Amino acid sequence: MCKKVPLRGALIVLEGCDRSGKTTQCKNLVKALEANGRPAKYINFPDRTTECGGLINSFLTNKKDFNDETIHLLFTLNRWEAKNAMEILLRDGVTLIVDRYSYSGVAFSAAKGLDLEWCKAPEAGLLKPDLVLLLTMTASAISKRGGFGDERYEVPEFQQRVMKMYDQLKDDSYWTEIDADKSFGALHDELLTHCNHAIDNIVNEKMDKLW
Ligand code: Z5A
Ligand code: MG
Repeated sequence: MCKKVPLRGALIVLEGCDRSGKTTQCKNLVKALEANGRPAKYINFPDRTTECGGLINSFLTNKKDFNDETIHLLFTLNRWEAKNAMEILLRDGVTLIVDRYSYSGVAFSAAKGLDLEWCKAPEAGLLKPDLVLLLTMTASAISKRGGFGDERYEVPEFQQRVMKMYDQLKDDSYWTEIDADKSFGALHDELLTHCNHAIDNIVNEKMDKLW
C-alpha cells in the first residue's frame, strides 16, 4: 500500500533546561528523519548568524549589555526574521526541528522578573508548533553535563526559575514532557517516536498562530 503524503511539514520544537541535550538531539532527529525519507531541517534560536543574532551573541557572551526589555525584543525579532522562510519550508513538506523557540524567549525573560503577558505579546502571530517536546532534568544531573557555566544565564538557581516559567506556558494539547536524564540513544528513540507521530498526524494544511 502506498504511504500517505503529509499535507505539510510538521513544526516540532525542543525546549527545556540548559544542557539537557536539545542541540545534540535536534541534529540527530533531522538525520534520522531524512534517512527515513522524511524531509527535515534543523533550525535554532537564537540564530546567531543574522545581524540581530550577532547582537544577541554579544549579550550572551557578556561582551554587550542590554536592559531586560531590549534583549527580550531582540530575541523575538530574531524569530520574526525567520518566520517567512520557515513557513515556505513547511508548505514544501519539510519538517522543521527547532532548537528553542518563543517559549525560551518568554521563560527566560519572565524568570528575570518581566511580566509574563508582556513577554508573550510580541511573539503573538508567530507560527504555532504542532508539537513541543520539553526536556527536563534535575539540577545535579545538569551540572554533570559538559560546558555548563560558560554563558550568561548558566546558573542553577536561574535555570530552576526558568523551569517554573515553562510550567506556566505548558499546554498539554501539544506539549509532551520528557525526562532527558538517560542515554543519548534511549532519548533519541523516544523523541523520534513523538516526531514521527506528529508528522503522521498533520490534519490541517494551514498553520496556527501563537498564542
Ligand atoms: N534564550 C533566551 O533568553 N531567549 C530566547 O528567546 C532564546 C534563548 C531562544 C543560549 O541558547 C541562551 O539563550 C540560553 C537561553 C537563552 N541560555 N541558557 N541557559 P542556546 O540554545 O544557544 O544555548 P546552548 O549554549 O546551546 O545551551 P543549551 O541549548 O541549553 O544546551 P543543549 O542544546 O540543551 O545541550 P547540548 O549542547 O546538546 O548538550 C550539552 C552537553 O551535554 C554536551 O557536552 C553534550 O555532549 C552532552 N550531552 C548531550 N546529551 C547527553 C546525554 N544523553 N547524556 C550525556 N551527555 C549528553
Ligand atoms: Mg543548545
